[in-house]
Amino acid sequence: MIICQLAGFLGSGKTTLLVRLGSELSKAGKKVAIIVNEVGEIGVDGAVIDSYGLKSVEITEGCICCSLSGSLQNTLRAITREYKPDIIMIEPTGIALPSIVSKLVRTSMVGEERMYTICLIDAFRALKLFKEANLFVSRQIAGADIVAVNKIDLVDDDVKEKVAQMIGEMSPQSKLVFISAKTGDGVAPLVKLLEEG
Ligand SMILES: Nc1nc2c(ncn2[C@@H]2O[C@H](COP(=O)(O)OP(=O)(O)OP(=O)(O)O)[C@@H](O)[C@H]2O)c(=O)[nH]1
Ligand SMILES: [Mg+2]
Repeated sequence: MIICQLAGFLGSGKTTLLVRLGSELSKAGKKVAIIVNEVGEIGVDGAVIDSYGLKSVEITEGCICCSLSGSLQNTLRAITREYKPDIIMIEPTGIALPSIVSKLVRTSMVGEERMYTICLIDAFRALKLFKEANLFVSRQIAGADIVAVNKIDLVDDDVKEKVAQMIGEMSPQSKLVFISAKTGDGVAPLVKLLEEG
């Protein structure tokens, strides 16, 4: 089993990518389960995901990296036991720290699964965000296996280069990919990674 965390700041495109990857993977015959965390009570994203026919569980009214860490662990165990998916994708809130979520996942599972953390960066807002919330963004992307610069349909090459350079400085060990979750551009390698493990 593969567990993939799709992290990233508010509005970076997590749900859009989740739906795209989930649909592609289920078309390829994989059984996909999705865990979405929303701080509010009304789970809008869960409803969107369900409309694509993907199995999803929502954890609401708190954050899975802090007050609801036990819920995340219980949900992971229950999904694994009852649904036996090939792939579980987790969308934390936009203000969660992926490294904390990864640690929780690792301590809840038996150890036979592979875990990937993909952190999304909104290319259109990245330079502004790096300026205004540099410390938080660098903590969010630090240690991600893959940093996916999303919404490349909205920016030119000059911005792409600047964003890539800054990410390289913040998390040099992360693999960098450029995608548009909306058009599907650049997403194929991520599908392949999750398909093959
Ligand atoms: N142009 C463009 N828009 C995108 C892309 N990916 C996502 N969006 C848009 O960006 C907005 C936010 O996308 P979501 O997928 O909801 O982002 P999110 O990270 O799940 O947001 P939260 O869960 O609220 O933090 C939506 O209006 C999407 O349609 C992209 O690649 N290009
Ligand atoms: Mg979302």
